[in-house]
Amino acid sequence: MKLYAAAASPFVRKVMVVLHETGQLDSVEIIPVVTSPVQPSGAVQASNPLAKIPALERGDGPALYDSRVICAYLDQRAGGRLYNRGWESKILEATADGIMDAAVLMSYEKRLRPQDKQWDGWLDAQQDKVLGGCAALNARWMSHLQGPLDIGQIAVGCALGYVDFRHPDAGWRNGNPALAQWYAAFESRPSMQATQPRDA
Ligand code: 99T
Repeated sequence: MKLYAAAASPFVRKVMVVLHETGQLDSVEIIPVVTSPVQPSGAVQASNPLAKIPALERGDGPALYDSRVICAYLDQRAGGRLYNRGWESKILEATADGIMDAAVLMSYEKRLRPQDKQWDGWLDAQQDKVLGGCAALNARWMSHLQGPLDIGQIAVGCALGYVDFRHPDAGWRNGNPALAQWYAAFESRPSMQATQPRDA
């Protein structure tokens, strides 16, 4: 299988952590790519018409895309351990993916949009989603986060890691001490240490 990837992407990181945690790293060739909304990669677009990463080419069917689909596929291939905590796993993954979406939109606004067209109100609104998501995790999801490893935990770990990487001043730890404490322990897992975000 071939995974179109970039080390800065939290969505790619989810897939990489799943590969580590399920012992499937040797099954996938990582193809590093550069893609953005304004300069889409042709190679990625050939696998994913939306030109987004991650995208996974496999020999036995159409390419898979969207990190949720890829993670569910890889988990099933490994015996299905990461999605077996019911709807809670999926809601938690969706919450974390929403934090990633908002944080990536903030990154694109700051890095891709010409400075004279940037809109602080829109940036603030995306940051409100990041912080609102973190507050909900701290208030409602701590017992799930502290339970057996699942895709929800992996997604939350990757979302928080990305916020620290691109938006270190967002202040998500303020008012969320339980979440901050959980993350400090979770990010020390070998799968998280091996996949820390970086620019190419
Ligand atoms: O939007 C684009 O055209 C290109 N963007 C991407 O490919 C980003 C890379 S994060 N990926 C996604 O938005 C995937 C979202 C999808 N729902 C999923 O796979 O779950 C790059 C972040 C950075 O460089 O800072």
